[in-house]
Amino acid sequence: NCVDSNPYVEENNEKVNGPIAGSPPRGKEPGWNDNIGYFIKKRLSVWCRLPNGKWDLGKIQETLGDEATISLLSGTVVKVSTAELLPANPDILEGVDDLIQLSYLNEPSVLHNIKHRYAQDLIYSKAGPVLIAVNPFKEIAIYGNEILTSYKQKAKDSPHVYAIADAAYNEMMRDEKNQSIILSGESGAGKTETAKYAMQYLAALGCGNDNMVYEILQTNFILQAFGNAKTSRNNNSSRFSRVVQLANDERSYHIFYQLCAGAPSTLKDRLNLRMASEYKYLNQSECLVVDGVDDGMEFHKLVDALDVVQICKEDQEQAFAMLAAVLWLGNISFQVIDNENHVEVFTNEAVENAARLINCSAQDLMLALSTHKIQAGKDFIAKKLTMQKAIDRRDALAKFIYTRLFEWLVVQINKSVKVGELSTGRSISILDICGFESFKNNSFEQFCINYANERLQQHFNRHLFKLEQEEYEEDGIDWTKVDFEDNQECLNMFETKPLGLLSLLDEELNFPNATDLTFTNKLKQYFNDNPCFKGQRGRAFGVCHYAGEVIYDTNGFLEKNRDPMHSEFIHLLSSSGCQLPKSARLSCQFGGLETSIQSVATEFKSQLFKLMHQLDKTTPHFICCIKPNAKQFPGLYEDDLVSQQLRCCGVLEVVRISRYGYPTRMTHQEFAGRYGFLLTETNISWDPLSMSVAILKKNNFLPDMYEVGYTKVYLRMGQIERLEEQRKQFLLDIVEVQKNFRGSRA
Ligand code: AD9
Ligand code: MG
Repeated sequence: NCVDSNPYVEENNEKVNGPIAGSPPRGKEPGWNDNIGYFIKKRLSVWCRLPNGKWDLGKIQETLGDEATISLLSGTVVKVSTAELLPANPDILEGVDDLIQLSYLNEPSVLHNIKHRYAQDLIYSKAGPVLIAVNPFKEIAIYGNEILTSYKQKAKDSPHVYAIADAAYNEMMRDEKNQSIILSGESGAGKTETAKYAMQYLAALGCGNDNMVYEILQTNFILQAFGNAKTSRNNNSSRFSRVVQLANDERSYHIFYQLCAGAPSTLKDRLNLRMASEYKYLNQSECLVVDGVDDGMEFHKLVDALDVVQICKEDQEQAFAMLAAVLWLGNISFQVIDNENHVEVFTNEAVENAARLINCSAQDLMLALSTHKIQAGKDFIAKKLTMQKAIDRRDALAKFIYTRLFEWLVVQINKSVKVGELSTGRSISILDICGFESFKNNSFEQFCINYANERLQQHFNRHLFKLEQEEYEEDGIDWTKVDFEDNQECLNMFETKPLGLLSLLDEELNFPNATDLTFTNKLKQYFNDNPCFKGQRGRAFGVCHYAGEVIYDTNGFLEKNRDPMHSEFIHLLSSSGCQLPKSARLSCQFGGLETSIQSVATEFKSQLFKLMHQLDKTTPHFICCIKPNAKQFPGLYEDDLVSQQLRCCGVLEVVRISRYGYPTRMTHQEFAGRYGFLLTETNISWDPLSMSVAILKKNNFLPDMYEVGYTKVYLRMGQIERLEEQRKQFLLDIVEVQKNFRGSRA
């Protein structure tokens, strides 16, 4: 091993994790400039940042002041500043499983390691406790029953989503604590696919019943049909609102295209269904098909899945009728009837069909879409709406119906798969949300999605950086802080009351003359000095998110944030004998009324808080999904794109903390209780702290391998196993003695 006598490597992890004495590193990598001479002498490889910003491997020929002459692997010789050099790892460490094993922890080394593995289809790596998953954009043979079983039997332990699911399960059983598996990563990085494999593993582990596994996995198919859509970043993107408005090159939810392409002709007749291209909600984006996807075939798979989760044929048909109603609603148009821009519904087949499918009269539907009821004394009078208001009303009804339908579906699925909760009452939650997005044009949807990702990032930071380091400090152990990108400030900008982005947006709803522009101007006024805010021209503003800067166009923000529920709809749907499956109808009568008070952003925030609150009660397992290229191509690894994502999830810092940190920590009571009997001395005082110290001494723990805090014992990675081994041996010996004893008595 060529790094043998390098003084710099004294502080690397081999010494930290292995049973070798040496001064313990305290948080930070030592300076590297002092060691350049050693690298020249031993002709060791270095990373050299070229003027184009890319890192390349080479050897240092000589240095003169701050300038170094490097011969690159390609043979080219370049002169760069020594500031552009970083140590490379010895060949023996090429492609290690866990980045923690690298001798030199720096960005090019990490990037290279992951790339090296990716080229061999090793898409998973560990960064300490975090699993990194690089999207292969192709099928690789690392899933399925055989491999699943080898993880179950612990015959395999290389990094894998199965191993994470296995760890979550084991910790749930061992600690009797709820667990969560949290997936992060930008749109198209592979969160949903990875979540499915985690579910596959847990389903197989939890019930051992093939039918059950099949049923649980089929629910994915249904949820994806109704909840996913093609975007320009991901052909199967997890979405949450896009029934009425689409950007170019994007589609609405898969289910609409599946239904139009795959419904048998009798069903088509009953629903008056046409081809997708005939519906405005679908044809507006000029994107009706997805490469390699046959929507008609997918429809048949969907029906199979609905059968598997026992949604009866009658309910299925009602759900399809609601989808058709949404499509027909989109084709309803209006005509101006006076010079104040007031409108009436244009009578055509769209109104007739929508009304028939909703099961109300065309007259009632037309009234609900084009008039607004106001109270005059004891009576209500219908006032005509203007063009834009009527269009908004129509779109709101379409979204309303779709939302109820989706909620109903989730309830049905939950009913169907709920076969006796675990007897422990414990759970493992898998969290897969819409990934961070930055498009050319970003609207309210991206604003909400990115805010949610900001919150999730905070959860990640809290667990991996803040809580961990605070614990060390509070317990009085020697620890040099590892810095990390804290996104608290950006989060505050969203959430502060009353002057945060979300509160200000809600506030605008109270001003009758407010527009998207007045809202934007307010933001520019309030956040002028906020480093997370970037004022832009006109209706745009920028936010510096943890994952990069995003420019939002506020066009439509106010309308999208407004409560989309109108009492007229609730009245219309509940009195119509509408075809919505019964329980969905209930939720539009009751749930709908209650939630109608809140704005969309506030509702979103409160749901997010509930979610975080729930997550806070679990032991988290993090998976960072990485998108290696923007084209969704297999085999293409773009360094810049990957390193930007690795920076976002703080991979270097996570590795640094876990390498120098103490993954095992037990209170002195727990520690003494579990291992105290290994002590045979009688002349020690028996308080737990002294016992902990005595146990550590007795077992010859090296000073670098542990810390004793006021309340806990902290052990470095791999140390607790030694004690567990001794404990096991001790107990075996006792059994042996007892056997012999019984034997001799007999
Ligand atoms: V979004 O935030 O919902 O827009 P995700 O969920 O992060 O996004 P998704 O899981 O949908 O991305 O992955 C995108 C595509 O990458 C999938 O449709 C697959 O074609 C591809 N993918 C992702 N992970 C894997 C994998 N482990 N094996 C093979 C994969 N293909
Ligand atoms: Mg997804």
